[in-house]
Amino acid sequence: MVFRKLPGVSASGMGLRLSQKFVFLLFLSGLVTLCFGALFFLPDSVRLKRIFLSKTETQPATVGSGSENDATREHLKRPKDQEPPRGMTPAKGETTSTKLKSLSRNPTVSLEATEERLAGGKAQEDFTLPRSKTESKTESKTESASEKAATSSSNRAAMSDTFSYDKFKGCLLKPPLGRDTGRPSDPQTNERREKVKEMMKFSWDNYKRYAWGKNELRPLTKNGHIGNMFGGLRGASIIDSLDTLYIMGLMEEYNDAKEWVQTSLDLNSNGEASLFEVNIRYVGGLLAAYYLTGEEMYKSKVMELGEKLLPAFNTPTGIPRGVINLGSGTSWSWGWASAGSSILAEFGTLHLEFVHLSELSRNPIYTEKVMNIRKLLNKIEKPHGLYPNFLSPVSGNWVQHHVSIGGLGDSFYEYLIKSYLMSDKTDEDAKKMYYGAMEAIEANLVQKSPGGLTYMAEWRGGILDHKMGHLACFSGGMIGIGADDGAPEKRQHFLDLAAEITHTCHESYTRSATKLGPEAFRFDGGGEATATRLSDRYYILRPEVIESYMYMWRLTHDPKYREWGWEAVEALEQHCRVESGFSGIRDVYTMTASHDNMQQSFFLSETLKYLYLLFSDDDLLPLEDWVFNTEAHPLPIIRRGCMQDEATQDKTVSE
Ligand code: DMJ
Repeated sequence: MVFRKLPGVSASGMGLRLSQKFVFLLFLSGLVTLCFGALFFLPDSVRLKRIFLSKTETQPATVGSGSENDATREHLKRPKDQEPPRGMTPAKGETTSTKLKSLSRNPTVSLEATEERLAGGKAQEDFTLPRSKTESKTESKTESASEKAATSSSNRAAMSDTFSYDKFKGCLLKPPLGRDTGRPSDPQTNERREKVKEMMKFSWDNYKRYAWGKNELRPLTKNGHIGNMFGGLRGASIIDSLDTLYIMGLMEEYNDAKEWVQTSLDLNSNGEASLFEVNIRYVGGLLAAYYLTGEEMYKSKVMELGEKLLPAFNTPTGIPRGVINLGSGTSWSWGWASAGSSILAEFGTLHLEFVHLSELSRNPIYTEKVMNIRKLLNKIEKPHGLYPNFLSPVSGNWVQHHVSIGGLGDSFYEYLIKSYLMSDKTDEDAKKMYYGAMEAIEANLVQKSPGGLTYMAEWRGGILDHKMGHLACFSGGMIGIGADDGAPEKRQHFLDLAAEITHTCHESYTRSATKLGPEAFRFDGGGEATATRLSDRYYILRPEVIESYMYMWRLTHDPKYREWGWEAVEALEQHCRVESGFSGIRDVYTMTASHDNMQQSFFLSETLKYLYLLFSDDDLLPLEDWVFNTEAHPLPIIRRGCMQDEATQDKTVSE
């Protein structure tokens, strides 16, 4: 528009005097300052705030030198094959090129945020950037009428059939805690088991003393860590410890934990959470606590939490996004995930918990949500039969072809075989998908090193990366528990493969100075089963190698697995135990410890639980009745026939 100069009107076109202009300008600048200042008072989830104010966390006190910074830089590099294939539509508001820019320039990733993502585990191994701002609410399909009806409480109240804990107990084949709490008759094994129990008590006592109610303990600085993985939920270490304390018979500690859940676990948080992490730790932890103890309080808490996760599935395909605001239900894809994609190991690691949420609530919606994921994955074309790690929740297509049995892919495969086992071997689709995936993995990823070590390489659009992550070491146990239900001619083969992988992972421990394994080890560049990059040398109290020892012990009773477990106990004691808890270390290849000042909650939930089970009799949480979720929370096998049988109504298993 052009302003013409009219007679009698000043150049400003407004007819204002100088003093009036000054007052007007003053008023205007005051208004702008006020609006900007108001941004600081908006809740974290408000989009405007995210746009105008970058989220820089305050850096906590850290101890030791910066191997994690090296790790960060390494993780910020984007592998070539993460370009979305041609013709792939990026999620709304995102383009690959802008994302690439932010990948190389983003200066706001704090050390603390990075530590969390590094710890976050299987699903979050490789990348360290903030999430994409593509909000699902704006583009998602709205909840269907039937879904609304299914979730409404009146609908649930109208369902006559309710879950009976007594009936469930009656359907177990064995008492959960065994004849004598799994106490081994051999004195040396019992002594080792007691040692693990002492480690748990030590970890717990220090958490309680210095970090009570926070998510994790920082054992060097003796304070708590909250982080931003759980959307404002607190007490991750408490929820993750409930079942471990219970099976170890640490009852005073268990009762403190239970009381905290009852009185202080606040589910009305309004922060942004990883759907995957909340599911495996909180939902899994509360479900396991309920099934082990029958305390109704756990059941109502987990149902309340489960409902809060449902909006994450409101996308055009029903594939959930990675991040959800627990208060508003808005969800996002991770900023580091190619073109707004969802991650295989995240949306593929919900099945066990969600089926149990339906089981307890008698509301089919949770099962429907995960079955929909299953259906899509079953239908979609798979390159060489493999499942790539990134999938668009909008188009339902793969976003790029990176395949890994370690980070970003891992627990998807784990949940296929465990879904089959948890369904009392009735979930034929899960079985078919698991053995199909195994065939493709064997044909494309399984490798033998010149030195004779079997390992799982990663696959980047057809090119092999001869690297195996610590996270991938869970696969020894997984292949082991899946051996029995494979084709008869492949059973022994699967068991042998499981043993070989577990052996390789043990080698990654024995080839280090500390006898603890690095985050990732390679089979190129001259070495075998050793980290060749500085950024891969850390150990953050992860469980996967010990997890495989535990399963292989149960499956074979080969004493070497208990010996290997004991080696790990000694190494943990020597290198990770500090005055006030256990801490990860930054370099497994040096004896001069540099601690990362973090006692991860999965150390209490998984590492120590698997060690304890390794030194216990097999009747403590017998595999005939229980499957462990990916955070080692035991969930019972669902025996539909038995649960519907009137005769089992009042039958309970005596312990
Ligand atoms: C745990 O939270 C779970 O095992 C998850 O599946 C992967 N990462 C950590 C342990 O390393």
